[in-house]
Amino acid sequence: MSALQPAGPSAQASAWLWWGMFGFFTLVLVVVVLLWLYAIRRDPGEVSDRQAQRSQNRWIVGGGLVLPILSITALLIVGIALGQRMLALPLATGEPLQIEITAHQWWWEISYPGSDIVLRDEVHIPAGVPVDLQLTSADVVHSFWVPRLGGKMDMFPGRTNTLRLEADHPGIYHGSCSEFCGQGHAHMHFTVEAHEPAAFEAWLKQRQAND
Ligand SMILES: [Cu+2]
Repeated sequence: MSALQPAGPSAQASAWLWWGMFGFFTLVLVVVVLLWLYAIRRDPGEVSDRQAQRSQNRWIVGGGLVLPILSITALLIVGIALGQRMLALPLATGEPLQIEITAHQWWWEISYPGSDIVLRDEVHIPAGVPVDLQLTSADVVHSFWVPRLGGKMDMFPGRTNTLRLEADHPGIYHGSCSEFCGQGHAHMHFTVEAHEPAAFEAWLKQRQAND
């Protein structure tokens, strides 16, 4: 369940952002520590009050205004670009598969519009294609999270949020509720099983025949 082992485009974007921020903040930490070491070791020498004041102002403007504004702007530009990849924007290839998921205390109800299939705590999707999950809640606020496939999405009663996920390869991905929702929250797990598209169609047909 590590978001740093992405298995789909949305999770890949989150992982890039994570590593980018980790690298950037490590650089900031190293620079601050080096400046701090320099400050305690340097020989103050002879400086006039005016020189001291000027140097102080330079540090306040440079380190206190220019540097944070540049850093935050850079992170914002990268963050917005990566965030766009996670949105359920219209696709050139047509409408993605829709799956409805309703959170309950403390389980997940999964249904496939246009069929009678209703599942509990297991989501089946085709691999290699985007899927739109329509997320809502029957009681309190929950949050849907499959770390290897994408970011979290809150689930509210009376409201439907769309989360677009895609699994690069067939496999089983674990998910859990990521918003405290009462006594059973810690056990509110589910799995997402990605099948080869043909195997998914077969699974869908077979389930429908069984129901
Ligand atoms: Cu919960």
